[in-house]
Amino acid sequence: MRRPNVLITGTPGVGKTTLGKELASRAGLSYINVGDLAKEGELYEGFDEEYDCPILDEDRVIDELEDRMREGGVVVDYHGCDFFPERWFHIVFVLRTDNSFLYDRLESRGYTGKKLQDNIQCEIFQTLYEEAMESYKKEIVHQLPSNTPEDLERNLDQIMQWIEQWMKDNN
Ligand code: DAT
Repeated sequence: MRRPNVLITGTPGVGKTTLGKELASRAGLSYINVGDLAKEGELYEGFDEEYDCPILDEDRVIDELEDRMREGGVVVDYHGCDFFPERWFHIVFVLRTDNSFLYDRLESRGYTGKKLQDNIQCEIFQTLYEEAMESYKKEIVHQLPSNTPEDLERNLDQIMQWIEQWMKDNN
């Protein structure tokens, strides 16, 4: 049985992990958090002093995931999307959160100063949406509001329906 690969992307704090894990559980797909995968496998190629975070070794991340992606049925969660092979994903969702909500979420995560401001700007400039539109066919890129628990439920229902339809069409 063929199953789709779903990419969930967006600025840190928009709700990718919350949605991605619940979606994978409801749809019986597997869930991969690329940030966690990199941490576990130390898939880094240096350290960014300005942003105070390790630099992802994108080639090693791709090597690590290739076999699982080829099998299908994977929900991938990451705050970047331009380095994955385009062929991996059947649909891409960019979660969007209003500033006031995002600010509170990032602050309660302990973000302050430049890190907090940069992430808020990333959302204002819709950086991830543009990155997704440039990296994948526009028809497969969808923005979803991610402000409230009601948004989360609606997004889950909508994506579940899409997955069911994809399975009917492709099996
Ligand atoms: P991300 O994985 O994009 O960094 P997350 O899933 O860790 O984001 O969520 C960040 C915080 O926001 C977390 O405390 C859960 C909360 N949250 C996520 N989606 C939400 C939604 N739709 N409504 C309200 N809160 C949400």
